[in-house]
Amino acid sequence: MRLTGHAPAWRLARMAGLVAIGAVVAAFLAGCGAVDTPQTMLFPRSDNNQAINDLYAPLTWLAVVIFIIVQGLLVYSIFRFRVRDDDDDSIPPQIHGNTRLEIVWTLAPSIVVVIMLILTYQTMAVIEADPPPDALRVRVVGHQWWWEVHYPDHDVVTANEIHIPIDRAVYFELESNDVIHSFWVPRLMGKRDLMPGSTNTIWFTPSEEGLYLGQCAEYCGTAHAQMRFHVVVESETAFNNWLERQREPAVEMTGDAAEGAALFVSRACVTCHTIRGTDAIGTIGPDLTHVARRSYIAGGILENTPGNVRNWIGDSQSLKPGNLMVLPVELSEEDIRLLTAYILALK
Ligand code: HEC
Ligand SMILES: [Cu+2]
Repeated sequence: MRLTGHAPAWRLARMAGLVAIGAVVAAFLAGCGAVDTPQTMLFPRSDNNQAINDLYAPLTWLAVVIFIIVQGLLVYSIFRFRVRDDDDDSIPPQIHGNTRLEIVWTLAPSIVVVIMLILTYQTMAVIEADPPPDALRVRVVGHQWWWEVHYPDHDVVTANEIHIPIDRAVYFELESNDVIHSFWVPRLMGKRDLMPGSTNTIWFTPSEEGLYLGQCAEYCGTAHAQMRFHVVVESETAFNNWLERQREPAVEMTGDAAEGAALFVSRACVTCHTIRGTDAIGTIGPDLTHVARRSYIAGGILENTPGNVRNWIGDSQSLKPGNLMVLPVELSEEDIRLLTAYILALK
């Protein structure tokens, strides 16, 4: 071979290949970082999530150790037993069976599985334990594609925004109105399915105030990805004030809002929505009695701003394609303006 001072092409190609693999690995690892994002499960804010994390961490480290051992042996063998220039072309010695080796590779994984089983059962015992007797009861009914929320001991019904007090256990009774959904608040709890025709339960105690993102975690049709919700963990006082307000019927309307209230009846909104204290008792869509107090509408996807409410009433299908709010009548611009005034006044 002649030395030219230039690296041969195969060497450049190998270098480029290594750089490409390094870039891909780095990109993947970047996704693994413990970053404090709104839907991370790695920074628990409840006892339920803490229990899950206490299982997740040892299992992950166990997997890391096994990975290093197995890949280490693999890499060692590749180099130690590679074909060398002075090898003749004969096949290597053929070995059949090795009792000691087979006992080892049967026992080792069994021990690992038993360790995982014991840890898992310990976590399940914590998560599936009975809730404390003073737990707050909340009944959640999944609908395509929004959440109906009841506080059965307090006569309160709302939608898509669940208020709970800090440091008190909350006991969820989960049902479905149509298909299977899954209730999931990544920072507060693991997933639990909502099944038509039966009630699933789960409970946890939140340990830090804040607004937590939740979402349906079981594919349930067209707008599944937009079936979100929020959990507001707040002080006991703030929670009690909220509860007090939610229990009341809708406030008296005046001006544009009163005209909107009349349209709400004549434009068929009443067939699907309930507004307590009025003739609206429909149950196909969310309870709107205090909708103006919620931070988001439409399954947690739209901020509850005047513009969004207006656009929702004017053309909800363009904002959340496939949603089940289908108006049997055409609304005029003036109708939309007055109905928006009414919705925004439902505090
Ligand atoms: C056919 C039943 C139906 C009719 C009629 C109907 N709605 Fe709805 N509405 C729904 C459903 C279902 C949703 C929930 C959509 C979703 O998030 O997927 C909804 C959502 C809403 C919301 C958002 C509530 C929230 O908290 O997310 C508002 C506001 C609303 N409707 C107002 C109206 C008004 C005003 C009218 C009359 C012009 C009306 N609706 C007529 C079914 C209906
Ligand atoms: Cu879903």
